[in-house]
Amino acid sequence: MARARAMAEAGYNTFLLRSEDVYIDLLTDSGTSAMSDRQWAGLMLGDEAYAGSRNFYHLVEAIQTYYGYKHVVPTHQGRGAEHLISQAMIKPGDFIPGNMYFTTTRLHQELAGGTFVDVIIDEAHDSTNLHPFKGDIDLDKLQALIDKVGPEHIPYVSVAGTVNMAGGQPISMGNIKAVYELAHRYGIRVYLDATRMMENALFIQEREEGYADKSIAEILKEFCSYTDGAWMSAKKDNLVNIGGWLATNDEDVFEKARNMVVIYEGLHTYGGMSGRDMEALAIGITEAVQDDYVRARVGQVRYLGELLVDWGIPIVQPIGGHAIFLDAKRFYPHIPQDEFPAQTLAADIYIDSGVRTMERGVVSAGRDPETGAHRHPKLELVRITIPRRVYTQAHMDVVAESVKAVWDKRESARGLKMVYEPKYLRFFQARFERL
Ligand code: PLI
Repeated sequence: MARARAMAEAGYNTFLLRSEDVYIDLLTDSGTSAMSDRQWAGLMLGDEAYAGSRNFYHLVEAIQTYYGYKHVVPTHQGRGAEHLISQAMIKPGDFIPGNMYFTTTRLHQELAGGTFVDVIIDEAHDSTNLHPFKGDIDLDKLQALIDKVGPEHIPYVSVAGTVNMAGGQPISMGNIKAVYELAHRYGIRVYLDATRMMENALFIQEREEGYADKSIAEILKEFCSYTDGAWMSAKKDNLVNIGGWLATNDEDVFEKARNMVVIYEGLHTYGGMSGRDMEALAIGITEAVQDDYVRARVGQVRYLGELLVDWGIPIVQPIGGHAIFLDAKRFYPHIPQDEFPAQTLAADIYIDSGVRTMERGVVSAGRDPETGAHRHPKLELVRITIPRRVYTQAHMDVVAESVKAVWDKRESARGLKMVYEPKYLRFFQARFERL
C-alpha cells in the first residue's frame, strides 16, 4: 500500500512525509492558515525599503493597539523572538518558571544557560481532569521556587496562553493577575508567549466570571496588561504564513533585543520579514481579534473533539483551542512509553487515511541535558491540529472516522524503535522502525 510505504520511507515520522503524499494536513496550525483577501491585497502594498518600511510602522501600530506593548522588535518567526528574549534576559545558572514547557521555548532558555521549571497546576498533567483553566500557574510552586533559588536567579516567569503541550488549555485572567502581583513583589518580570492568545481570550469570555460581555480584543489587552512583554509566533493567531515579533514595555530589554536582532534576524525594522509580510501580519492582527472568527475557529475544533468523545475515544479534556489531543497512553495501553505510543499512533492514522498529525509525547520531550536520559512526560499525546480558515466540517468527519478506524483495531498495533536521533528538537527529524 502506497501510504504504508511512504510512512516507512519517512522513518515513521510525520514531519518527514512529503506534503504531496498527505490528504488532510493536520500536522500543525503554524503557518498553515489561509490568508484573507485583505491580507493578500496587503502583500501588494509592500514597501521593501531596507530601513524604515512603512509596513513596519503599521505592524507596530497594530501590536500597540491590540496587545498594548510599547516597543516592538520584528523577527522571522516565533523561535527568532525566543532566541532574542532568552539571550537578552537569562544568565547562566538562572531558572525560568513557566506553565509547562514548549519545545523551542525551553531549548532557547537552556541554550542561554537557564533551567526551565514547570510550575503549571497538577491538573494540567491529567488528560481526564475537567478543570476549566488547566493552563494556570500554581502560585505555591512559583513561591517555592522563588524561596529556593532566590528572585535574583529568576529573570522572568514564562507564561503561555492556550498551553500547547497541555492540550491547548487556557490560563485565567485571575491567575495571570495573581502571578504578576507575586512576581513583581520580588522584582521578577512576567513575559508572555502570545502565540495563541486569541483562543485563550475566548475561553476567558466563556468561562470566567465578569468577562461574558467583554470582547476578545478587550480581554486580550487586559491580559497583556498583567505582563511586561511578549514573544509571538505570528504563524498561528496572527494568521500569516511566516513572521514573528517580540514586544516589551521594558526599556532595557528593548534596547538589548533591538541590538541583537541586527545580528541574527535582520535590521530592526524588518527582522527577517519582507515589507509585504509585515503588512499582511498587521492586517492579520486586526482580523484575529474578531469575536465571530475566534468563536468559529474554536467551534470547529470542538466539533471534531465532541465526535471523538461520543465514540469513546480518549482525548485530552476539556477540548482545547487549536487542536484535539489523543491520549496515546489510553489509546495504546499495551505499548510502553519507550516504544513511542504517540509516534506510533500518528503513523497509524496516516497509514489509515492520509491524515497527518503529530507526536507530542516522549519524542517531543527530548532528553534531560544533565543526565542524557529520555524525559518521560505524563502526557503522551497525538495532536490533531486544525489550521485556521482552511478546512470544512466534512473534513473533520473524515478525520474522526479515520481515528475511529484505528481505534477499532488498536489491539493489533505494534510500537517503534528509534534508529536516528538528532541532538536538538529530535521530533522534527528522528527516524523509527516498526518493532
Ligand atoms: O514555530 P515558530 O518558530 O514560529 O514558533 C515557536 C513557538 C513558540 N511558542 C509556541 C507555543 C509554539 O506553539 C511555537 C511553535 N509551534 C509549532 C511549530 C507547532 O506546531 O505548535
